Amino acid sequence: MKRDIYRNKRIGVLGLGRSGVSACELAVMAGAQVFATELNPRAHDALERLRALGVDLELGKHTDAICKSDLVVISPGIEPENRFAGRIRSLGIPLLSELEFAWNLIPSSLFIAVTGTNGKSTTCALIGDILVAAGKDVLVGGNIGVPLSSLVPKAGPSTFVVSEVSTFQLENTVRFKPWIAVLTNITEDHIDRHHDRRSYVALKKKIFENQTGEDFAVINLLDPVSLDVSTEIRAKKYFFADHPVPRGAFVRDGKIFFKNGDETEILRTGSVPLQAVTTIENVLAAVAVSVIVGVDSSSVQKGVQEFKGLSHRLEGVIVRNGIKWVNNSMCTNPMAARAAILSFQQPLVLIAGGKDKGLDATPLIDTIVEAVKFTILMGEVKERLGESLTRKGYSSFSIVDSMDQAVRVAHSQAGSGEFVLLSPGYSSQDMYTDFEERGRKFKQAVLNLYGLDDEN
Ligand code: UMA
Repeated sequence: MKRDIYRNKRIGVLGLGRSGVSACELAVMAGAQVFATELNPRAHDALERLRALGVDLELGKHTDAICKSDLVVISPGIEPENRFAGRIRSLGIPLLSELEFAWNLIPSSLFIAVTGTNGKSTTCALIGDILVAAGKDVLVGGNIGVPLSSLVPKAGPSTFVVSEVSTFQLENTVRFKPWIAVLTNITEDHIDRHHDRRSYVALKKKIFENQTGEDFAVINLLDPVSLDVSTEIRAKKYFFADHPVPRGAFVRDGKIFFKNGDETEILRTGSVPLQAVTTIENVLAAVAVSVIVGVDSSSVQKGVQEFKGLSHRLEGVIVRNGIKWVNNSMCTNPMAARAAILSFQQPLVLIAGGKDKGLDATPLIDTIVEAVKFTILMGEVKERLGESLTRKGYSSFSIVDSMDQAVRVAHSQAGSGEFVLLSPGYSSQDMYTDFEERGRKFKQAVLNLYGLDDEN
């Protein structure tokens, strides 16, 4: 671990989801006295583990006990307006994002952070795979599902840490300063939490805020909002696009090049497993990062070509009777749903809907009307989406109450050679803990339909 900054400090942890539990464990390891509070009274194994480590736990309520802390680590899922977080702030107690708390303890300066509305998980995982292919010591985590705090004990001074970073995690950062920061794109997301587009964009921009001329920023030249954000960046700027860029990764004549003064050919676009990487932009961002850190072309090729993709991101589930079932549960906004639908050439039956985040549904509605053979609507927004589709003259849809029902209806509508795609375009918390649970339920429902279990 990097420094002794938390030794003998009283550290409070607000919320005991995955981030909170890992933050407690890390704080104990860093020599702090730890107090954690969680509204959900449900006991689970991790809590027993924390008790055994000497963490003082408060479950089912928040009281002022945490206000004796020198510092409080806040979980990303807790909103800025949270009354209790407000109380802690009003007492002048520093409230720090789990991201920055963990980042402070990483012994390596080789920290690569990836943010953006869409494509950040895939880009992050792909960078990780390329670095592994190049023989580097690498850890991948953050918003992708593995709390950064849990990676810190495994990191040494020469470990590359690749972290997906969300706006929720950037809310309570102060000094967070990645060596390389990647912005995949900015459309809109989480407007229910950040209130408006401006605040959302401002939070994304925070990833670059503390960078200096020694650091790197990797930006999507095809995205006007990202470009606008990048005007005030102090880090060295690299770009990626499907056409030549002043500096960075780009496509020309079916090949990906990297330019920094000279141009180097890296790989042929034809060798990119598009189903796994979702879009070529994710590959370009990962190529730019990899070349910046000194990876040679053959390792980049190996990492890209062998990339298997992520669970819940255009993940093939099974092919039965010519029907191809695809799980894209990680798709939690309408723009991501649009991109996913348009990536299929064959007729498509779509399962969509979930919890509303205050986003404009037009990209999803228009794409359904334009390109989807039959749509199954579920979740909090199902009725509203149905009304919007009817207004557009689209009637090939059903409204359902459960994933099992969605899968049964999809099966009755799909023909041989066609796809059934779960690509909700909305977050999952209306019916599930998170998108991973939603994706698992979908896969299970599909296997049940064919009388199979998980082992098949
Ligand atoms: N809680 C309280 N008091 C409150 C409110 C909440 O105690 O007043 C508790 C909740 O009961 C819960 C905890 O605080 O136990 C909050 O947990 P959390 O929601 O922060 O969830 P974690 O399990 O820690 O998961 C988080 C990220 N979740 C969110 O940002 C909502 C995960 O991203 C991330 O993978 C994980 O940390 C590891 O870094 C998920 C996500 O949906 C995938 N992210 C959003 C996205 O990608 O769009 C940003």
